[in-house]
Amino acid sequence: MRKFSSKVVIALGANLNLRDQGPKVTLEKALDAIPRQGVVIRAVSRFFETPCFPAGAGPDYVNAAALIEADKTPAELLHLLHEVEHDHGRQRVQRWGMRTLDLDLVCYDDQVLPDRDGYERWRTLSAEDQKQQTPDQLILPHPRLQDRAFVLVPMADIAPDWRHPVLGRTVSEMLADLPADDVAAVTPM
Ligand code: PH2
Ligand code: MG
Ligand code: MG
Repeated sequence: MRKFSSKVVIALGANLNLRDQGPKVTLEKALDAIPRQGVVIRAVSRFFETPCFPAGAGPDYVNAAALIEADKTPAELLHLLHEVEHDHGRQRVQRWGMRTLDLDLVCYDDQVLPDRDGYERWRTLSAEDQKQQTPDQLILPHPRLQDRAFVLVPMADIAPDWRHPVLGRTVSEMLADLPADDVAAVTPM
């Protein structure tokens, strides 16, 4: 029997309506759809309204995070998340483009994927290269999580003590490192 994971976090985001359904309802429906095939949701953060990154690239987002347990590998989980995205109107058009639903696997316990070197290559990518390049494999932890208030603020609701396996810092500590303005702009709905 496969061991159940303990700290697995999914970041949820949306900034486009799905037909006449707003982003918040889409996130709620996605949370209803995730518990299947051995995936259990342990906790859900508050929902937040967050300014679009990059600024001006589209409408504000609704963001949230969920703590889950699963008897699935990271790749299996990612596949399930892609299915749920697809079921909620997601079309993959443009890097950082607007979307009806985005489900990102943010961390899987203390796993580092594809390996330390591969992870570090993505984490240290220049801002310019970040816009141009999309990884074709799963990178864990999410290479930008430490930079983004719209990920860390929801995550602090459900997993404040998760420690980044490479940076050595907890969610609370990484959040305290962000510019106060970025954090303040993430507002509970
Ligand atoms: N996701 C992106 C790009 N920009 N901005 C906010 N505020 N929230 C997001 O979830 C988000 C974003 C790519 O996945
Ligand atoms: Mg994303
Ligand atoms: Mg995504």
